Amino acid sequence: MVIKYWIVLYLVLSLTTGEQIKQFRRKFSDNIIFGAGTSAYQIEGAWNKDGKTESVWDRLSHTKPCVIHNCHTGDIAADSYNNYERDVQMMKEMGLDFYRFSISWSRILPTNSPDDINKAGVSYYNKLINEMLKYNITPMVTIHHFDVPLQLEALGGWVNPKMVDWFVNYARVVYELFGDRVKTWFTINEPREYCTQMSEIVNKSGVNDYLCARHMLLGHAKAYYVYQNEFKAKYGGKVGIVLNSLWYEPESEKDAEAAEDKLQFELGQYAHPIFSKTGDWPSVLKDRIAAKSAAQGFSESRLPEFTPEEVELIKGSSDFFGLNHYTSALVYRNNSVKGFYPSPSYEDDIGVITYQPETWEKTIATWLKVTPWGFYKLLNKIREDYGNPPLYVTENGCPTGPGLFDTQRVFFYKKYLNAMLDSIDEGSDVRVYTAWSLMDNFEWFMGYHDKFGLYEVDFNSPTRTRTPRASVFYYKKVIKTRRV
Ligand code: PNW
Repeated sequence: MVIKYWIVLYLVLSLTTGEQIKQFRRKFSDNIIFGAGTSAYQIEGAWNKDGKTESVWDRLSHTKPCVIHNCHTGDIAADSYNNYERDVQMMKEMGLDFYRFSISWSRILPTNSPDDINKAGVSYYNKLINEMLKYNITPMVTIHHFDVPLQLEALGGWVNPKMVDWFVNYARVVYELFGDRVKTWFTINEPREYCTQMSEIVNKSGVNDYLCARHMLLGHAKAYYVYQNEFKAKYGGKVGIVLNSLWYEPESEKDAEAAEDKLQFELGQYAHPIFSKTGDWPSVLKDRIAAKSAAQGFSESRLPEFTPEEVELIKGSSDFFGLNHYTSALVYRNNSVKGFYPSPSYEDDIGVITYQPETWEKTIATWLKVTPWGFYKLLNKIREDYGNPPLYVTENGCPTGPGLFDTQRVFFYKKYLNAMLDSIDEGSDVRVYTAWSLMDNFEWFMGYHDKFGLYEVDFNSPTRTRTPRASVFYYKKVIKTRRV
């Protein structure tokens, strides 16, 4: 009797604290959809099969001495080229609303001519898409996710202005091939990551990275209008870009401007031209790079200009704001970043130092600390700066080491989804949430060391066996109940 009384009292008390009530009632509205993502080079394997030619990542992963952790390559990866049925089965097991994957450019156009389409490549993506549609899983497709065809890179890749048309021709081919079934298109994944971080590919210098940015923005915008003009009436789909950004928190009050500058160089460089009312580069980029260039003795700014026509073309060229987000960093001003970074360089132009305090929750990836509050602030900032665009979270996730009991990942999703709900409560128009990643995959320079998968992949088994981690059961429940 007494025990019963205590149990009832405990339940009443625990349910009536404000926080508990909030948690209890928290529910995603029915128009938010949940999925998971991957990209071609990270999972497909079959790097030289059935007519596919090399991409920069095939070449980079075969370079000696190795530039990738433990000399790992994506030659076989998760072998999704042969495992697509199992991949779709996993989507079904979790009850995903959609799956975001990317198309390998050099698998579809091995000679880079839009007239020379590789039938075997087309057949792979057709099989994958059709298998998904059987189970009502919506395909969302990234046209270009880091894997530039090697031949095009040899001609300068995204630093060459001709890349704009090469990309647009490729985009038209995939709209034509798959547009009857694919209604959500992401033109380019994380342009800034490619232009400034993948320095082994784009020789970064405070010159090439800005040329790369300019051409990616133009390539994206032109591919957007190819869809509007040639496919929209027939297929009625949506096209947008995927940008990535950390949240930058000022180290102290006096660093507010430094943190804002950092965010403008990182996110604003691409978001401002597309999503702001005025278009064009953010003014802080124009001002800082012009001043630095003059001081360095250049006769003009290293930041290339857009013509007024180009500003108009790029402005508004996205049906939604695609955002990849993982972590945050603290920022302070340091105008002479010498010793840290070369000059000229992108980092030198920004003139700030960023770091993550030791006290923040660590993960296996050195760059990724668990900071859900930063996700909340970033979503709010996008809502405020860009007129509350429809927001698609196109990547969010947590890396772990091997093993199926990934409690850190479960709590990561729980915390970040709560942070997302906080921002939605304040008016953010979030419509899509994508967990990164459906399965373990080739994590770029970290090879197979950092594991982002909901499903574990056994890279030692010939069939690349997939096994659900604990987070699969958590995510499945979130999708089913629409509650965190
Ligand atoms: C993204 N950072 O890259 C990519 O789109 C994925 O292909 C990748 O697997 C995933 O995130 C996890 O890394 C990023 O340093 C790489 O902030 C690095 C950062 C962000 C995104």
